[in-house]
Amino acid sequence: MEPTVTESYTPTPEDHFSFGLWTVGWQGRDPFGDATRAPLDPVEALEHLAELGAWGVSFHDDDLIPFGTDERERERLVKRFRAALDRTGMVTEMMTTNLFTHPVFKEGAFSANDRGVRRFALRKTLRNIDLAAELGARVYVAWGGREGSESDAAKDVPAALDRLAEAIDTLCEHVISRGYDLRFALEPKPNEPRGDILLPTIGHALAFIERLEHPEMVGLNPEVGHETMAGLNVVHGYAQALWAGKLFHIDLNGQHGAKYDQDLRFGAADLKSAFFLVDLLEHHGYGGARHFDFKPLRAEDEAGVWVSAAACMRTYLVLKAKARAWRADPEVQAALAAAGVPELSVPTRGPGETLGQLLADASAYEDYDPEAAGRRATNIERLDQLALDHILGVA
Ligand code: GLT
Ligand code: MN
Ligand code: MN
Repeated sequence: MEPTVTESYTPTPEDHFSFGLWTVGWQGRDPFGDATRAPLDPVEALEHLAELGAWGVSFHDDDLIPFGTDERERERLVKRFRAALDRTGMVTEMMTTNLFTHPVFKEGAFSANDRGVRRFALRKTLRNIDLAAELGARVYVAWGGREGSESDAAKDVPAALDRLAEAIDTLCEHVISRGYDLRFALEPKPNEPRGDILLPTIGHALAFIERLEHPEMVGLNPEVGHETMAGLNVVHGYAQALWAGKLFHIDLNGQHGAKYDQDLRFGAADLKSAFFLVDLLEHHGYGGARHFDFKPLRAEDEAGVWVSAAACMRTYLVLKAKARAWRADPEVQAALAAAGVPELSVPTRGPGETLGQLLADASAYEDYDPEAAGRRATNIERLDQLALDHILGVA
């Protein structure tokens, strides 16, 4: 599809694109190899991203203020960063805590067996929440990368879930007592770096939230790659979170199937799923940041980092235009109707129909012909191919 004047696929702050500082700042260190890129100054990251048309950033405490920094240096770093935010017009839309890099968290943070570690993790997070409120972040993400185990003998899972709930309840209590305008978003992931991580999927996390003291303050930050790693349908997962009113924030990236966490740039893996995900977000009322959590390939140099960041946004905008064109296409609308998709929005029971009326409706059961209904056309293949044609640009 050729871009029109209004669709140049050039991002603007109105698109609400944001990036974790750890994404463009990733130096390419992996379990097998050293860094391939120099450290990136967070201020430089802000400037580059603003130039590319991004709206905001997110970061962990340690991304801006290295672990162990003294108070005076902390203040200097925050002041410098705040000045760069003002200068570039970028916002800090989300913040989070690094509870996974330092060896102290090797056996967990909020759910570590060691109580001292749990208290330290809480204090580290509470301190950073104060900074998040100060910088105007509206979402605080909790990704429990080290919350889990490699041995079922070494983790009492119900107790660990109690401690995780206790931690999130404590964070909510803090936000309420300080009057901050901040909500929490749990990020599920099935494994890596732990052998198995607690709250491994969107579904697990949704069920967990319902048992918290302030469920209304806690939602999700699902990641495309993490649901894919669990072998699940990303679009279905995000849709259920949205349906539950829990899609507070999102991590967009790419992942080829169930293997190590690839964190590819958005759209680089399952393009069809990326198309339907953008369609879901754009047409079903997702109002949060379009946040990318990807790793520029280790093989790239510094320039390649910005190429991949720009590509995440471009792909999103192209897919947004394609999703719009798909919905507007009369052939697609006819195919959707032929597949019965709009009919699903019609309630199964009639308006005001009582249970007694349903039980008395012979057309629903006694006179119903399930054999004929079993032979009906569903027209799914044609509709699906039309989606492919749109994605491929031949519709
Ligand atoms: C870490 C992880 C991500 C999480 C981040 C939030 S940090 O890089 O791989 O999926 O979103 O803590
Ligand atoms: Mn990931
Ligand atoms: Mn993530």
